[in-house]
Amino acid sequence: MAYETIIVDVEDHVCVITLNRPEALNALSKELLDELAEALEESQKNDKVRCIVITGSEKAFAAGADIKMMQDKNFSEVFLEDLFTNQADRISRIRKPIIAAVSGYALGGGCELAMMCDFIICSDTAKFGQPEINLGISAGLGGTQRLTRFVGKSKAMEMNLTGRLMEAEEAERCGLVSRVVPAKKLLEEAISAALKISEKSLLTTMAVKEMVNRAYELPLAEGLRFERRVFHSLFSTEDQKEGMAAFSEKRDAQFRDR
Ligand code: DAK
Repeated sequence: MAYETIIVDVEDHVCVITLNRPEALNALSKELLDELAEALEESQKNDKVRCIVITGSEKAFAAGADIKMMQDKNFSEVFLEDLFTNQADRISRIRKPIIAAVSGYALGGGCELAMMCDFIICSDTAKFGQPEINLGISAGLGGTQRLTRFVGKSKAMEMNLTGRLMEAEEAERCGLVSRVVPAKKLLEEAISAALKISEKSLLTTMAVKEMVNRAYELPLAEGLRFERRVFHSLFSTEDQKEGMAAFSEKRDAQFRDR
């Protein structure tokens, strides 16, 4: 399918989706989020794709939701059309692993989109923030909820109340991102991580994604029970037999997603 605001490239089992509205620092319009949700659903269906990378430009992953698109909307319009809810739900339902590769600005909805991914690798130029307070609104796609779980109350409160941006080093220190890499190597590093994931059993990577995400939704005892049940169930797969046989025979495993 031809897209206007994103570029989709599938190579070696990895689908790279590049947000592509350079004139607006990849501000998230309805069209862009519709296209992103569509491309992710296509990747979910595409047997060739085993891991997904979402990235932007060197200057901006995404500078937030499109302010010019939202400027004249009133409460009833935003409420009745349930702006962005459909797209956010569709993005969050994707079961294959998604890596956000963030360079430059990841602000407002851009920071929230990165946090919807399974983990974030960022460049040393990355800047994260929830500056909606400067526009007279709050975050609305997870900036008060997911960010608080990543970085704790104090930093989340400060970022949401003051609009302060967080640089890459601080983002790594407080657990918002998994790794900081030089800007020139960002995509290479993200794709390399995606290729590593692609070598594993897709059954298992999808199960692990679900298991880790449960940690954010369930009390510990329930989460541990869920983990144990899924762990047990993985012993019913051919990939478990193959993975353990390959270890014993000192060879690489050939997983078949069965
Ligand atoms: N929206 C629209 N256009 C944007 C934009 C944005 N968020 N960010 C940048 N642009 C545009 C600029 O207007 C400019 O366009 P022209 O004026 O040249 O036509 C172009 O991109 C380049 O930007 P600048 O000239 O400003 O570039 P600088 O390097 O000087 O500054 C900046 C970069 C990122 C510091 C600055 O652009 C900036 O402060 N941008 C706005 C950041 C921001 O406030 N982001 C939060 C947006 S509000 C919802 C859930 C969530 C949300 C909404 C609804 N629901 C559930 C309903 C989310 C809301 C947000 O994200």
